Amino acid sequence: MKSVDFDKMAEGLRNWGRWGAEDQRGTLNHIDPAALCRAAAEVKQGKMFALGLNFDENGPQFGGFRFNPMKYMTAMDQMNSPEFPRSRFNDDVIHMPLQCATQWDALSHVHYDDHFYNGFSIHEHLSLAGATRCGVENMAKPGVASRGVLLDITKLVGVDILPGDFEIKPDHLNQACEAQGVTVEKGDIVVVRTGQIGKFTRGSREEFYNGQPGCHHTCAEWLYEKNAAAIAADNVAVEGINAETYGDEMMLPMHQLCLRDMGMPFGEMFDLDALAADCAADGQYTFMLVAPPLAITRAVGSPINPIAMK
Ligand code: UVW
Repeated sequence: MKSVDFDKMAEGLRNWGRWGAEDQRGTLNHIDPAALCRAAAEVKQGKMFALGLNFDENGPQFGGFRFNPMKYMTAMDQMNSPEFPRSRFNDDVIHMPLQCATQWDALSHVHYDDHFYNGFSIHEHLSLAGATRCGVENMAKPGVASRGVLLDITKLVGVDILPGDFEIKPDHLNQACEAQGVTVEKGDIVVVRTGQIGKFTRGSREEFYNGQPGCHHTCAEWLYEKNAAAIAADNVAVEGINAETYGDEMMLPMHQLCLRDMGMPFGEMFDLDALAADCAADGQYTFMLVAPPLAITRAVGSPINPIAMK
């Protein structure tokens, strides 16, 4: 069954053609010089927070097509030249799914009705070689940096970690803005805290996947109205992955509405706990967020180590 409501909502926030027929950066186009300067002005205290998980065999994945990184040495204690035997080097290689830990979903990560963001046909632009439109390299050049606004929904609700079936609705986002005294402006990256990552960093991958609080798909409309550049969260999929479907037709509807229709990248599995503790202590919930993906040609996502600076 085709959902009329879903299609109506999708049409209302579709940004196809807004930045030109060949655009592959979507809402990152909202990051204009004014947004970047506003971001830089948030660095007032000289504090820095890394929001990325470590990439290693102890990551959040169980295996299957998404497994944890496998890394090994390809050169150890080697000489560059026998003429300089004291000078040695080491090299290594990593085999990992690009989606295995802290990551950006590129605009080519999901699609429906055979089209990516901006109307690019998957029949022309998706193959085993990757996505020849909307690949993550388009996010990497000139990069992803803007003002980050942390919306701490755990603090709003008064818990350490939201219940596994908790759905964050636009009202929660508005209430968090009000409680924290922040306004989301054009080009900001909205960073939503559910607390869920703590189940992994202080517990286990089993606990992490046991319930996943997250955004309700109506948050897509809120982000559209705010002209946000991107959204990131500390759960596995930004939206809740438990029961969230759109009727019997669309799985992960917020992914489709944001990535495919609006052109908004998703940042997933951001570790926000240390940043959130600091924001609660000093009352500054805005920061400069520097989070460029790797420029992996035709990739539908990229691992990242986002840095927040205050
Ligand atoms: C999907 O699996 C579609 O979503 P994600 O990797 O973004 O959570």
